[in-house]
Amino acid sequence: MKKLVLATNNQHKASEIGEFLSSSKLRILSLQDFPELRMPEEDCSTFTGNAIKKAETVSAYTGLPAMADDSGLEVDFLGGRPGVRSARYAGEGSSDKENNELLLKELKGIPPEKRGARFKCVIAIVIPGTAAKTVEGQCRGRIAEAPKGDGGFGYDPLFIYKPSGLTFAQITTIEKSKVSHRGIALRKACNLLSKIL
Ligand code: ITT
Repeated sequence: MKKLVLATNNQHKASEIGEFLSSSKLRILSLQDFPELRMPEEDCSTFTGNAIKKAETVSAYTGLPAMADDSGLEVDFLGGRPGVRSARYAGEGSSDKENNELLLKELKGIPPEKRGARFKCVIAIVIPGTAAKTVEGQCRGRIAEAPKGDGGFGYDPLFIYKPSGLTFAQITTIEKSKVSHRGIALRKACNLLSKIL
């Protein structure tokens, strides 16, 4: 059975990706299978650069095919921030709650029609001995005025998916994957994996 290492320390991402790949014929390994591996600093200015960096590090260390996801939220009113800094928006090691609070503070008093945003996800796949390949997905929505829902992670409680009027934290993982940035990128990644692995 062919192996693929998921190059992420984010358990929520790993479970969204794992659910997606559960019907594939791949044996999925995680970073927990390689406890000595140290992930690189995510210092690139683009999602693509960071995703490739993570996948290349894991593939080089393990000698196996690796897949990484770099993703984040781009808010129109903030000129695309927090973007690649989404995980560290409120400072190094900040929690989802702190990041969401800062976002609400920065958008205080901004009316609904100016609270547009998009989630973006780039997935990089590296097969040893070959150049990295990337696919991406985007999903547009609007930032709520207060968090809603208990599901999901990160900015999900503040991200209203317009067609449903619900936040990503108010829907199931399966429903989210049908329309989300990660779901879109994962469908392309599965297609690519079936050709190159
Ligand atoms: P890895 O690098 O180990 O994969 P990470 O959480 O640091 O984990 P990123 O650097 O890609 O991952 O940062 C992504 C951040 O963007 C994440 O921590 C959330 O704050 C936000 N984010 C990305 N996808 C999201 C989603 O589907 N729902 C909510 N927030 C999301």
